[in-house]
Amino acid sequence: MTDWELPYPGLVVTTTAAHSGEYGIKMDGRGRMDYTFETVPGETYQVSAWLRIDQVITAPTWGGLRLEVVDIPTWSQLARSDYLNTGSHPFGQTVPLGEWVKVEFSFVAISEQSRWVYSNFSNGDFEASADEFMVKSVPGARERRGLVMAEAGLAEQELAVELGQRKMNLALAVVLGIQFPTRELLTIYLPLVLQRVGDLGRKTK
Ligand SMILES: [Ca+2]
Repeated sequence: MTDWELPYPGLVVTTTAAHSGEYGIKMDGRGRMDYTFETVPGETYQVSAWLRIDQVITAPTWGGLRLEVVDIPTWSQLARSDYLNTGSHPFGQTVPLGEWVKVEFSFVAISEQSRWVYSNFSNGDFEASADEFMVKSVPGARERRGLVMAEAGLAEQELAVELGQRKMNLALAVVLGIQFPTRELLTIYLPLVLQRVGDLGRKTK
């Protein structure tokens, strides 16, 4: 199953956090967002997202913003990004304040479910923006079973128009990184996405 989880407060969907389209995800201090997706054991997947540190509220002495992928049954970490921070410290990647940075890495699935987690993994507080979360199989493996997300086949606007009154929800779905490679997958995953986005909307009010 595919499921969004927002186990902690601190993340809201807003236009001021958009890297593309209308919306992005803003972190206010701390926050975490999980996303579980189906994988094929042995397959290699590419994970990417755009992150921007807008303000360092409390400078951390370790860690930073992090995107990681864990295996669901074992909870073992399969891969992670660097710890992004604006300061120089031994365990991270220094990024410029207020500028978008593309975070990208690959991992090999070891079971049929994997999860990525975007979080502030540090002892500091950041105001940060994030957008365009994506997981896709490596080139050549795109057609195989188990792929739940791929490069967007349709732009946010096109999807919104197609779905008429669900425009807002769909835009939020897209900003949350659900990018539909085919109409079939759109049909399968959209109800789940809309449900989760609805939950998100209630939690952030
Ligand atoms: Ca967006």
